[in-house]
Amino acid sequence: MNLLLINPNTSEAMTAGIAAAARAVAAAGSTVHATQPTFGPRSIEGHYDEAIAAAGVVEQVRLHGDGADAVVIACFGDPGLDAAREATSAPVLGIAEAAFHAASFLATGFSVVTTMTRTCVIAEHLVHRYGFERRCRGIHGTDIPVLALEDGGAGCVDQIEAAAREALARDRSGAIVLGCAGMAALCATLSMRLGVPVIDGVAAAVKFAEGLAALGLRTSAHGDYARPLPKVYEGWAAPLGW
Ligand code: 2AL
Repeated sequence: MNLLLINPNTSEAMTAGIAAAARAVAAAGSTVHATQPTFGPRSIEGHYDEAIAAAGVVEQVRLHGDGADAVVIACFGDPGLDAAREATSAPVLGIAEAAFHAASFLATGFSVVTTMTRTCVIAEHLVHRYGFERRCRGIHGTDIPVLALEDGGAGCVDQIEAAAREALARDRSGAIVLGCAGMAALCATLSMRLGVPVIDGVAAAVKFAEGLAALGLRTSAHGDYARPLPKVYEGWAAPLGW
Protein backbone atom coordinates (compact mmCIF):
# COMPACT_ATOMS: atom_id res chain seq x y z
CA MET A 1 0.00 0.00 0.00
CA ASN A 2 1.20 3.52 -0.85
CA LEU A 3 0.37 5.85 2.01
CA LEU A 4 0.63 9.63 1.65
CA LEU A 5 1.32 11.08 5.11
CA ILE A 6 0.87 14.84 5.26
CA ASN A 7 2.20 16.85 8.17
CA PRO A 8 0.11 20.04 7.81
CA ASN A 9 2.73 22.24 9.48
CA THR A 10 6.02 23.13 7.79
CA SER A 11 8.39 21.69 10.41
CA GLU A 12 10.59 19.19 8.58
CA ALA A 13 11.79 17.79 11.91
CA MET A 14 8.21 17.06 12.91
CA THR A 15 7.51 15.46 9.51
CA ALA A 16 10.48 13.14 10.09
CA GLY A 17 9.22 12.19 13.57
CA ILE A 18 5.69 11.56 12.32
CA ALA A 19 7.04 9.47 9.42
CA ALA A 20 9.07 7.34 11.85
CA ALA A 21 5.95 6.75 13.99
CA ALA A 22 3.96 5.78 10.90
CA ARG A 23 6.64 3.45 9.53
CA ALA A 24 6.98 1.76 12.95
CA VAL A 25 3.41 0.44 12.68
CA ALA A 26 2.95 0.19 8.89
CA ALA A 27 2.61 -3.30 7.38
CA ALA A 28 5.67 -4.81 5.69
CA GLY A 29 4.29 -4.13 2.21
CA SER A 30 3.35 -0.49 2.89
CA THR A 31 5.38 2.52 1.79
CA VAL A 32 4.99 5.83 3.60
CA HIS A 33 5.57 9.03 1.62
CA ALA A 34 5.81 11.80 4.20
CA THR A 35 5.48 15.41 3.18
CA GLN A 36 4.53 18.90 4.40
CA PRO A 37 3.15 22.03 2.69
CA THR A 38 5.49 24.41 0.86
CA PHE A 39 3.87 27.33 2.72
CA GLY A 40 2.14 28.01 6.01
CA PRO A 41 2.80 27.96 9.75
CA ARG A 42 5.67 26.05 11.35
CA SER A 43 3.22 24.84 14.00
CA ILE A 44 -0.57 24.81 14.19
CA GLU A 45 -1.87 26.23 17.47
CA GLY A 46 -5.02 28.14 16.65
CA HIS A 47 -7.79 28.85 14.14
CA TYR A 48 -5.65 31.26 12.12
CA ASP A 49 -2.78 28.77 11.72
CA GLU A 50 -5.26 26.10 10.83
CA ALA A 51 -6.96 28.09 8.05
CA ILE A 52 -3.66 28.49 6.20
CA ALA A 53 -2.53 24.93 6.96
CA ALA A 54 -5.75 23.53 5.44
CA ALA A 55 -4.80 25.08 2.09
CA GLY A 56 -1.34 23.54 2.48
CA VAL A 57 -2.90 20.11 2.98
CA VAL A 58 -4.92 20.55 -0.22
CA GLU A 59 -1.73 21.62 -2.03
CA GLN A 60 0.00 18.39 -0.97
CA VAL A 61 -2.96 16.19 -1.93
CA ARG A 62 -2.98 17.82 -5.39
CA LEU A 63 0.80 17.35 -5.74
CA HIS A 64 1.15 13.81 -4.38
CA GLY A 65 -2.33 12.28 -4.11
CA ASP A 66 -2.23 10.42 -7.43
CA GLY A 67 -1.17 6.84 -6.82
CA ALA A 68 -1.78 7.00 -3.07
CA ASP A 69 -3.94 4.19 -1.73
CA ALA A 70 -4.72 6.26 1.36
CA VAL A 71 -3.90 9.67 2.81
CA VAL A 72 -3.31 10.55 6.48
CA ILE A 73 -3.49 14.16 7.70
CA ALA A 74 -1.17 14.23 10.71
CA CYS A 75 -2.26 17.21 12.77
CA PHE A 76 -4.78 16.93 15.59
CA GLY A 77 -7.04 19.67 14.15
CA ASP A 78 -7.56 17.50 11.03
CA PRO A 79 -7.09 20.63 8.85
CA GLY A 80 -8.43 20.32 5.31
CA LEU A 81 -9.92 16.87 5.91
CA ASP A 82 -13.21 17.37 4.06
CA ALA A 83 -11.47 19.31 1.26
CA ALA A 84 -8.93 16.52 0.81
CA ARG A 85 -11.76 13.99 0.58
CA GLU A 86 -13.21 15.96 -2.35
CA ALA A 87 -9.80 16.07 -4.05
CA THR A 88 -8.98 12.34 -4.10
CA SER A 89 -10.88 9.06 -4.14
CA ALA A 90 -8.34 7.42 -1.80
CA PRO A 91 -9.54 7.22 1.81
CA VAL A 92 -8.36 10.27 3.80
CA LEU A 93 -7.97 9.94 7.57
CA GLY A 94 -7.40 12.68 10.09
CA ILE A 95 -5.50 11.71 13.21
CA ALA A 96 -8.09 13.17 15.58
CA GLU A 97 -10.97 11.29 13.96
CA ALA A 98 -8.90 8.08 13.87
CA ALA A 99 -7.85 8.44 17.52
CA PHE A 100 -11.44 9.07 18.70
CA HIS A 101 -12.57 5.90 16.93
CA ALA A 102 -9.67 3.83 18.33
CA ALA A 103 -10.23 5.08 21.89
CA SER A 104 -13.94 4.28 21.63
CA PHE A 105 -13.14 0.64 20.82
CA LEU A 106 -11.12 0.38 24.03
CA ALA A 107 -12.95 2.38 26.70
CA THR A 108 -16.42 3.75 27.35
CA GLY A 109 -14.90 7.19 27.72
CA PHE A 110 -11.60 8.87 26.85
CA SER A 111 -9.77 12.09 27.64
CA VAL A 112 -7.64 14.15 25.28
CA VAL A 113 -4.33 15.58 26.49
CA THR A 114 -3.09 18.23 24.12
CA THR A 115 -0.66 21.11 23.67
CA MET A 116 -1.65 24.77 24.15
CA THR A 117 -4.84 25.29 26.15
CA ARG A 118 -6.17 27.51 23.37
CA THR A 119 -6.27 24.44 21.04
CA CYS A 120 -8.73 22.64 23.36
CA VAL A 121 -11.67 24.35 21.65
CA ILE A 122 -10.45 23.09 18.27
CA ALA A 123 -10.47 19.52 19.63
CA GLU A 124 -13.89 20.16 21.19
CA HIS A 125 -15.26 21.30 17.82
CA LEU A 126 -13.98 18.05 16.27
CA VAL A 127 -15.57 15.94 19.02
CA HIS A 128 -18.90 17.57 18.15
CA ARG A 129 -18.35 17.41 14.39
CA TYR A 130 -17.59 13.67 14.51
CA GLY A 131 -20.31 12.86 17.06
CA PHE A 132 -18.07 11.70 19.92
CA GLU A 133 -19.71 13.83 22.63
CA ARG A 134 -20.81 10.69 24.48
CA ARG A 135 -17.31 9.21 24.53
CA CYS A 136 -15.00 12.17 25.09
CA ARG A 137 -15.04 13.06 28.81
CA GLY A 138 -12.52 15.88 28.80
CA ILE A 139 -9.93 17.83 26.83
CA HIS A 140 -6.87 19.03 28.72
CA GLY A 141 -4.26 21.56 27.66
CA THR A 142 -0.68 21.35 28.93
CA ASP A 143 0.50 24.66 27.44
CA ILE A 144 3.37 22.80 25.80
CA PRO A 145 4.14 24.60 22.51
CA VAL A 146 3.99 22.28 19.49
CA LEU A 147 7.59 23.05 18.56
CA ALA A 148 8.75 21.82 21.99
CA LEU A 149 7.72 18.40 20.61
CA GLU A 150 9.68 18.86 17.37
CA ASP A 151 12.55 16.66 18.61
CA GLY A 152 10.25 13.88 19.86
CA GLY A 153 9.27 15.63 23.09
CA ALA A 154 11.21 13.48 25.58
CA GLY A 155 11.63 16.56 27.80
CA CYS A 156 7.85 16.97 28.00
CA VAL A 157 6.90 13.41 28.89
CA ASP A 158 6.59 13.99 32.67
CA GLN A 159 4.30 16.98 32.14
CA ILE A 160 2.08 15.04 29.72
CA GLU A 161 1.98 12.08 32.12
CA ALA A 162 0.90 14.36 34.98
CA ALA A 163 -1.86 15.90 32.84
CA ALA A 164 -3.02 12.44 31.75
CA ARG A 165 -3.16 11.16 35.36
CA GLU A 166 -5.22 14.18 36.37
CA ALA A 167 -7.51 13.64 33.35
CA LEU A 168 -8.06 9.94 34.09
CA ALA A 169 -9.01 10.74 37.69
CA ARG A 170 -11.08 13.85 37.05
CA ASP A 171 -12.92 12.61 33.93
CA ARG A 172 -13.31 8.93 35.01
CA SER A 173 -11.85 8.01 31.62
CA GLY A 174 -10.40 4.67 30.59
CA ALA A 175 -8.09 5.85 27.81
CA ILE A 176 -5.95 8.81 26.81
CA VAL A 177 -5.85 10.33 23.34
CA LEU A 178 -2.68 12.30 22.56
CA GLY A 179 -3.71 15.65 21.10
CA CYS A 180 -0.73 16.35 18.86
CA ALA A 181 1.12 14.46 16.13
CA GLY A 182 4.34 15.61 17.80
CA MET A 183 3.52 13.37 20.80
CA ALA A 184 3.67 10.18 18.69
CA ALA A 185 7.11 9.13 19.92
CA LEU A 186 5.93 9.36 23.54
CA CYS A 187 3.00 6.96 23.14
CA ALA A 188 4.75 3.75 24.22
CA THR A 189 6.36 5.37 27.29
CA LEU A 190 3.08 6.95 28.36
CA SER A 191 1.15 3.65 27.88
CA MET A 192 3.66 1.89 30.10
CA ARG A 193 3.66 4.58 32.79
CA LEU A 194 -0.13 5.09 32.87
CA GLY A 195 -1.27 1.48 32.48
CA VAL A 196 -4.22 2.47 30.29
CA PRO A 197 -4.58 2.54 26.49
CA VAL A 198 -2.83 5.64 25.12
CA ILE A 199 -3.74 6.42 21.53
CA ASP A 200 -1.45 8.18 19.10
CA GLY A 201 -3.64 9.23 16.18
CA VAL A 202 -0.81 8.86 13.66
CA ALA A 203 -0.43 5.13 14.35
CA ALA A 204 -4.20 4.64 14.59
CA ALA A 205 -4.80 6.43 11.28
CA VAL A 206 -2.10 4.40 9.50
CA LYS A 207 -3.66 1.11 10.62
CA PHE A 208 -7.21 2.21 9.78
CA ALA A 209 -5.94 3.45 6.40
CA GLU A 210 -4.35 0.08 5.68
CA GLY A 211 -7.56 -1.66 6.71
CA LEU A 212 -9.76 0.46 4.46
CA ALA A 213 -7.37 0.08 1.52
CA ALA A 214 -7.22 -3.70 2.05
CA LEU A 215 -11.02 -3.80 1.96
CA GLY A 216 -10.95 -1.90 -1.35
CA LEU A 217 -12.98 0.94 0.16
CA ARG A 218 -12.74 4.46 -1.26
CA THR A 219 -14.18 7.82 -0.24
CA SER A 220 -17.74 8.27 -1.47
CA ALA A 221 -18.02 10.64 -4.41
CA HIS A 222 -21.79 10.76 -3.92
CA GLY A 223 -23.04 14.10 -2.61
CA ASP A 224 -20.82 16.56 -0.82
CA TYR A 225 -17.59 14.57 -1.29
CA ALA A 226 -18.01 14.79 -5.10
CA ARG A 227 -15.07 16.39 -6.94
CA PRO A 228 -14.82 20.19 -6.55
CA LEU A 229 -16.70 22.16 -9.21
CA PRO A 230 -14.41 23.44 -11.96
CA LYS A 231 -13.89 27.18 -11.69
CA VAL A 232 -11.21 29.85 -11.80
CA TYR A 233 -9.16 30.33 -8.65
CA GLU A 234 -7.38 33.67 -8.48
CA GLY A 235 -4.20 35.09 -7.02
CA TRP A 236 -1.83 32.82 -5.13
CA ALA A 237 -4.47 30.05 -5.08
CA ALA A 238 -4.69 29.89 -8.91
CA PRO A 239 -2.79 26.54 -9.17
CA LEU A 240 -5.23 24.96 -6.68
CA GLY A 241 -8.33 25.60 -8.83
CA TRP A 242 -9.97 22.42 -10.04
C1 2AL B 1 -0.93 20.10 16.42
C2 2AL B 1 -0.41 19.02 15.66
O1 2AL B 1 -0.74 17.83 15.76
N1 2AL B 1 0.50 19.57 14.81
C3 2AL B 1 0.53 20.92 15.02
O2 2AL B 1 1.25 21.72 14.40
N2 2AL B 1 -0.37 21.21 16.00
N3 2AL B 1 -1.89 19.89 17.39
C4 2AL B 1 -2.08 20.68 18.49
N4 2AL B 1 -3.08 20.35 19.32
O3 2AL B 1 -1.36 21.64 18.73
